[in-house]
Amino acid sequence: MVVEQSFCRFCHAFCGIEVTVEEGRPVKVVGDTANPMYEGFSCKKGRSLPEQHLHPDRLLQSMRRTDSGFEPVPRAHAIEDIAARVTELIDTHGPRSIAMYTGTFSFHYPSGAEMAKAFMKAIGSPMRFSSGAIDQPGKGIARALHGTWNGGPQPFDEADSWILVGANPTISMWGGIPQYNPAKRLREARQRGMKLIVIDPRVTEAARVADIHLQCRPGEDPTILAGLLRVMITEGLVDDDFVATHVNGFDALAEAVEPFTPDYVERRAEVGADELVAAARMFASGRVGSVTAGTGPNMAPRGTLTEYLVAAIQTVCGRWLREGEALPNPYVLLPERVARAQADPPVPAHGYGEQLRIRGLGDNAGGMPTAALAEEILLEGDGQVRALFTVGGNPVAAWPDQLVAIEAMEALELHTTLDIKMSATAKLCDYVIAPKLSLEVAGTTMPNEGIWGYGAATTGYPAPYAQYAPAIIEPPEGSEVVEEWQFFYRLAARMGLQLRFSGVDLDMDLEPTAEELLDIMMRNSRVPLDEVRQHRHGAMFPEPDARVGPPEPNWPHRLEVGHPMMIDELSQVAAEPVTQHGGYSADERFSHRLVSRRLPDVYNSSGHDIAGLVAKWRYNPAFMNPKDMTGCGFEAGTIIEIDSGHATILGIVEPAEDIKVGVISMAHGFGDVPKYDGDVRRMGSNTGRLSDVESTGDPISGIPWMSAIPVNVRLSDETYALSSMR
Ligand SMILES: Nc1nc2c(c(=O)[nH]1)N[C@H]1C(S)=C(S)[C@@H](COP(=O)(O)OP(=O)(O)OC[C@H]3O[C@@H](n4cnc5c(=O)[nH]c(N)nc54)[C@H](O)[C@@H]3O)O[C@H]1N2
Ligand SMILES: Nc1nc2c(c(=O)[nH]1)N[C@H]1C(S)=C(S)[C@@H](COP(=O)(O)OP(=O)(O)OC[C@H]3O[C@@H](n4cnc5c(=O)[nH]c(N)nc54)[C@H](O)[C@@H]3O)O[C@H]1N2
Ligand code: SF4
Ligand SMILES: [Mo]
Repeated sequence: MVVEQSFCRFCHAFCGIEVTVEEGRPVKVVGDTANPMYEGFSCKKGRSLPEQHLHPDRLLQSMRRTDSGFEPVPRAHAIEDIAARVTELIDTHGPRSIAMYTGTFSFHYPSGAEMAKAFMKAIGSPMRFSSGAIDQPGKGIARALHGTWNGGPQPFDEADSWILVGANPTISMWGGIPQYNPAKRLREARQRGMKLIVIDPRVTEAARVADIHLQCRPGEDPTILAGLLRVMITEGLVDDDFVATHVNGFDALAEAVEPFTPDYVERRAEVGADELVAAARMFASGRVGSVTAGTGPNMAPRGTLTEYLVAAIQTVCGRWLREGEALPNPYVLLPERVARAQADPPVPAHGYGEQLRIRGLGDNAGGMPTAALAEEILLEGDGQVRALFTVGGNPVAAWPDQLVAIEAMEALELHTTLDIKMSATAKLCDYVIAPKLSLEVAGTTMPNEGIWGYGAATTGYPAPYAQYAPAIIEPPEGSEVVEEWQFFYRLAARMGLQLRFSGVDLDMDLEPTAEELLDIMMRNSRVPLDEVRQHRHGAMFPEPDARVGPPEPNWPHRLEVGHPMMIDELSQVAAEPVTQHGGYSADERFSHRLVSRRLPDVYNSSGHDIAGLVAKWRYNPAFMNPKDMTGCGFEAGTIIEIDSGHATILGIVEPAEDIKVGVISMAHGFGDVPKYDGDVRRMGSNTGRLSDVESTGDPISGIPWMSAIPVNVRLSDETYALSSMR
């Protein structure tokens, strides 16, 4: 028995862990108390890594679809066939007929993502899509329109005031506050006296400890944020010096938020006028702090505008690091971050790069529009996508407008996925390549440095921390599994392609090692990777002199808070009629709004097959306020139909006092193709099916309404109820 240090890659938080290994098998995982960033924190998902690695359904062999079902295929045969078919498609239809979708688990295995990118570049296809574009694409677009403060956001550790807009970091471990043992950080911040404001239709774990919780109507975030800005501006709470020196468009912004009086916001978004004013004063009268919006408001209508207003609040309050202030993280495994007290100007947000044939969408600052990829696969004619590679993603479970996604999966001439199990998507693929799992793969925490600046405020490590973990176990005996990068390297070699990986031409006759690839990717790191390799518990690599430098002489650029496109959209919001259901959809046909959320013990569509993680629910409950349930005639466990007018799914009602009346809160990533709908008690149902990419898609990012979706609810007919009792 040995105990090895590593870091968990079940989710993107990368907690430092200790793994007990017996006879080459992982038997126990606990948080590593000697890890200086996480200090022993771990969650149930991480502690079930042994079950995940040894799961009976884990793919240990690659699979090929045949007329009579799937059969194991030697990997070399799979690669040979895929190489031949991709080559033929390129010869006949051009490189654009080949697309790549890198999902969640590309973050965890950066060599895989980098090699997949190198492969696409080598074949000359620009059709690279990722889950980021159906997550919070408005963040990148808003940043492009607003510009970026080069000095970076202020540190959470010193914050006196903080706003979370539809983000729940202590459960999601994703942004809003530094997501590395976030519950402890939040507790400490509260003890220090930091004021917390939460804007969320649910009394989230964060809202429970907030000073002010604006339990809003979903989808009204632009209204609320504009309302906050109006109070800050009219009461003179903005940072005039910062605005005068570094900001353009302030007058346009001030004028655009004028209609959003506290009374108007109350009527429209159902947050008390007095509370709104108090929240604006609480935040703006502080000195250090940030605002972050999470997936909820980003997936609701007008996600880009929401992100833009978040950035505008940061900027008019001057919540950015100034010259001479300490730089919390000058990076460790990335090249040293040199920061200046100056604005990086706005850049084009769209209208460049590869264009799709769908709704005028194309490449943009939120990434290629994944929400339109299914239609791009289905639309015949020149440029049609005919083959897809999916890497650590699950389109059938995760893409909005599920029925269109499924149709697209079925239409593909060749679909290869790299997945650890026969996911809902894998079952529709031609090939499923079996990958290694995290404890079998060397890795570093570099990806969590790389997300710095994702959104207006804090993401990424708040201190110069890094960890390297070697592969600590071998894959199970008799398995034939590869790292994702190996698959793409071998495919390229087979196709006679030359790959350029992270700026370095690879020798295509001699396969690199995993460690060599890490060395390449981190060759310009501030701290040599070899030094980080010495610290098996992870370590801090401080640079006491790292400070925000002065602006370059005569630096002409400024941040932009009055971008015409955003000001125009805000005026459209102000012009909307306010109805019983708020303003963004005057449609009174719908009684409820369905909002997104995360469940603590599963991760998107992962973990649903691990008994300890689904002991409470094997499905995604439709959480509703008990008062609302009574009004609708529902009881706990009732199977209901949730109808968005575009599609209908089943839900199992679960009473929850923390949900606002008129709101249904449900996690995504559950369910399968429609023929399994009746198994709702066993596998839940797919909320993505309710989204309508065609009529609610954002004009730039293409992301449709995936939260705050107008829906009707009713008792389901008996057949469904009965079939699910089995
Ligand atoms: N309605 C609705 N839709 C949503 C969301 C929502 O809130 N509401 N959220 C959106 C968001 S934020 C995101 S990021 C996307 C996620 O979109 P995806 O990334 O496409 O979906 P996941 O369910 O995370 O799929 C991960 C897949 O990777 C596999 N996997 C697990 N571990 C490994 C591994 O070690 N290696 C490899 N190769 N594969 C592995 C899993 O089995 C699973 O099939 O979904 C989006 N969709
Ligand atoms: N345990 C677990 N952790 C995860 C995941 C998981 O599935 N499980 N998924 C991972 C992924 S891919 C991501 S991107 C991150 C996301 O991380 P977060 O963005 O923090 O996601 P959530 O926890 O869903 O929090 C979103 C919140 O938005 C609220 N909300 C919904 N609609 C609206 C709205 O219209 N307005 C407002 N103001 N609020 C709204 C919801 O009630 C919810 O509390 O989490 C990651 N971490
Ligand atoms: S929060 Fe849980 S799943 Fe995520 S890295 Fe940490 S232990 Fe793993
Ligand atoms: Mo995500």
